[in-house]
Amino acid sequence: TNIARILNTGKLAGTGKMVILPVDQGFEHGPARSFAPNPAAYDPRYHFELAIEAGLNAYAAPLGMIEAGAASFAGTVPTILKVNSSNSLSTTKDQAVTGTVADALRLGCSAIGFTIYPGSEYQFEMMEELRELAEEAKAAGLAVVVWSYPRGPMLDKVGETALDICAYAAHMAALTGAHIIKVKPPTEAISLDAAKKTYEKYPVPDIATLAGRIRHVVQACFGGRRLVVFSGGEAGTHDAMVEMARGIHAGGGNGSIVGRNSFQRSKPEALKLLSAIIDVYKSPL
Ligand code: FBP
Repeated sequence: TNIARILNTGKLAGTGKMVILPVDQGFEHGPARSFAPNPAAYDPRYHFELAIEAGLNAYAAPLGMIEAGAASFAGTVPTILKVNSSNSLSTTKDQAVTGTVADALRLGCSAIGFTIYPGSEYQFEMMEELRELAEEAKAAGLAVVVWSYPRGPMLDKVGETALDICAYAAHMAALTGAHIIKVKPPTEAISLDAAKKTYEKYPVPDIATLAGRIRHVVQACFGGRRLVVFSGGEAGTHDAMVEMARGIHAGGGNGSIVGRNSFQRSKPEALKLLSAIIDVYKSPL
């Protein structure tokens, strides 16, 4: 199946772990904020090459980026077509549908990728759009990858990555039928008033460590029966990124999905970092 194709590609093939390159930041944050630090990354072909050279499991991007590389790179690395997109010119916490299952099939993709914003005013529409696209994708044999990013009126910056909210968002992504769930690494905060008593009564073991928090989020995804990967975030140091991967691995997470921290570095620096992250996931616990 296409999930197996993703899991059996690259340097982590057969380990059940994944490192994925996501490049939708041109939509999300704009071209200069995304690519000015390493102008070679303005060229969509750069990202296919980076994913292949680094031995990654998959490359995820919106329609235009995948189309621009399709002629040269089709079949060389599993691709995830990001079928909805937001942008920084909008004040609404919503995304537009910018790709279809037919596009994914035409371009030989292994999966569709879809973002939901649990907590947003538009969350139910987003979940309904996902339901339709996921049904169609699964009928065509494609895997479904869900970015579950809580945001909206009930959540401040702390709340968006709080442990209870992250676990809740990951669980909802599992409930939508996602094969691979993508969330941000959780912090120690518990944000939802309704959840605080529960967490006091049933404290999360090792909540002070990233590994402890990752374990809680993975458990929230059907007791560890779904693939859960964690995103990289804004530029961090090489050592901080490797340390984060160690926490994800130790907590039973299935891998990292690292965008800006890959393509905003020079190619040699990015390859060095991705190789170090891959080594973390290869190492025995
Ligand atoms: P990064 O590794 O660059 O953080 O990418 C992960 C990602 O999920 C991208 O796919 C997406 O563009 C971005 O983060 C969205 O982040 P935010 O919604 O916080 O701006």
